[in-house]
Amino acid sequence: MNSQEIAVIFREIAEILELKGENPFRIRAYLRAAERVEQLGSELEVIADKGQLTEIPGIGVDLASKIRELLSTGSLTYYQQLKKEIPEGLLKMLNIQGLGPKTVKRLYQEFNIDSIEKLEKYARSGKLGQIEGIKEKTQKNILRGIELLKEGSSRLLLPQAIKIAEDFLSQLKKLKEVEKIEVGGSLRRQKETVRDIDILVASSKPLTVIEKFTRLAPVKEILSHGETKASVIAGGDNVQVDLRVVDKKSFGSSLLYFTGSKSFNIALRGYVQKKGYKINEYGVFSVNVGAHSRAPKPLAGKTEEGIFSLLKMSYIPPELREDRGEIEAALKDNLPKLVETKEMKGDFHVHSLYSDGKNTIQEMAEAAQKRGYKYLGISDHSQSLKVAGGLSIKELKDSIEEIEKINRKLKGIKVLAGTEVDILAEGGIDYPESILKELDFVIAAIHSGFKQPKAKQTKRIISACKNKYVNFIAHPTGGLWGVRDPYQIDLEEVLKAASDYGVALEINCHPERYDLNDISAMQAKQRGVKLALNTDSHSVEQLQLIDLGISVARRAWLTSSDIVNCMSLGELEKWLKK
Ligand code: DGT
Ligand code: CA
Repeated sequence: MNSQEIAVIFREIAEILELKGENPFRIRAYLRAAERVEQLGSELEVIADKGQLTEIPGIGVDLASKIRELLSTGSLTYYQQLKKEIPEGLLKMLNIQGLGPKTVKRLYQEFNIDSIEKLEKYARSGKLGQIEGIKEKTQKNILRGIELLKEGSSRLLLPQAIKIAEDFLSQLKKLKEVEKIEVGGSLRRQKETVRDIDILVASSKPLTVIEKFTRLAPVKEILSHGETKASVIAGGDNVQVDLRVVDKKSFGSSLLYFTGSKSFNIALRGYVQKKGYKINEYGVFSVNVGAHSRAPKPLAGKTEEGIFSLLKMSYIPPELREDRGEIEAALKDNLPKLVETKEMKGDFHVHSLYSDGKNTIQEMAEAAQKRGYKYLGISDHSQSLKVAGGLSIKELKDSIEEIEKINRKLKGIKVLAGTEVDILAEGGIDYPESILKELDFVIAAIHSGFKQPKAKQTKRIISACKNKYVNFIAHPTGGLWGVRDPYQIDLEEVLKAASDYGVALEINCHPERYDLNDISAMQAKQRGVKLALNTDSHSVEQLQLIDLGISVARRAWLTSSDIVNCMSLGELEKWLKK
């Protein structure tokens, strides 16, 4: 068991203790221990081996023995017993946004509500709003929270889906019967969320492939299996995986069909018909041969490239296949040259130990250097954001000094001193100009007052854009998958201000965030606003999340010239001076 997993268990213990109404100090002790354990990472085991766990601040004899038990056995008796004392449904209810342990406990004790399903029924009948202390609005928020949870769990976030698909692909590729293999569907189009995983195989022995597929390790349940396709439920996420096996001759046309999207397929079919052809999973055919020829020979079908070339259009990358004008553009050879990970020269939204990150600035810089970056912006939280260790002015000055020192040592990469400064309730900025002007760049973001009315929220962001030191707006809509709706803003107004004042908007690469999404990023590009792909990294590992931002950017038709992090250091420094 690793330190991350131990931290998850400690946090869950704290939640159970809270539901049981136990001493707040004990609860805090588990929460703090979770923090510490997580920060230590792989070092935890080294410390445990040396018998020095109790030397970690906040870890006493009792917690130390629990860590040892978890490290050596992978489970914890105390935790198992504790879980038995509380209905499982109560813990699940805690995942509902806006519902705290106190209310969950009360709902259970006074009204016997012990599951999300019961709570939903209760709320829908309007009875929840009649309970003393629960407002009509709270009832509405709880219902929305339940909906969000359901939406979140019915679709998988892209990185989770990629992981499962890679597992299947690497195992299937080893089979000698598998001649060609690709994923299709929304996963191949790199959508932010995916309902199921579609895999396509070319083989002359479909039955064997299907048989072996259903016996692979991640398969938990077989939903159906026939001669050319099978559906299974797999992995810890219980995701559906569909496999189709086709002949090599029609692999390209099947891949094109099963990659979709549905609306792209329909649009393409329309165009194909106008040209006097017919297209389906088996290939592209001349309409004239049709009925009287028993087995018409396809004009193309083996590869997608062959089909596009027969249709006299350039190859349309899967990310663009959404019927948003890509067919017309491909016919005119006018598709954008979509941005690629290798074009990225840096990252701006990166946290360090100064606020709530898990690594030092130096460690982050070295990791960025390994990725081949030419610059790395450090942007810790600002003073008002106490929960995330926001920096006082003094601490911010210290970090600037530290960055200068690091820059004297490091070669080939420049660390830029920045901040992720809070946009205050009335639109002000959480640091005075005297310190902002010492920084290389400024990212402004909303971290409070998420529920303000649209007009006010929009005004807040626009006034941040007007600040002459602000270069970026981070997570411009604030939405979190399955947790929080985006806050209300008038994106058109924000885009206008961003364009007027030369501010770039962020595509946040964190898998749980979805702002900007592909559609709003595309809108930004059309309004001449630059985009920045920002990982919001809180540790060195998270720098690789950039790939997720790349997926959004590609789906938004972005090229390197739309993206700030594709600039050379020289171009960037000029742009930052706005
Ligand atoms: P998802 O699974 O909801 O994340 O999205 P997709 O796009 O993967 O959808 P899925 O798995 O239902 O189907 C995979 C592809 O198969 C889809 O993108 C296009 C194609 N397809 C499925 N049903 C139809 C259909 O009724 N008409 C057409 N033209 N294509 C379809
Ligand atoms: Ca799918």
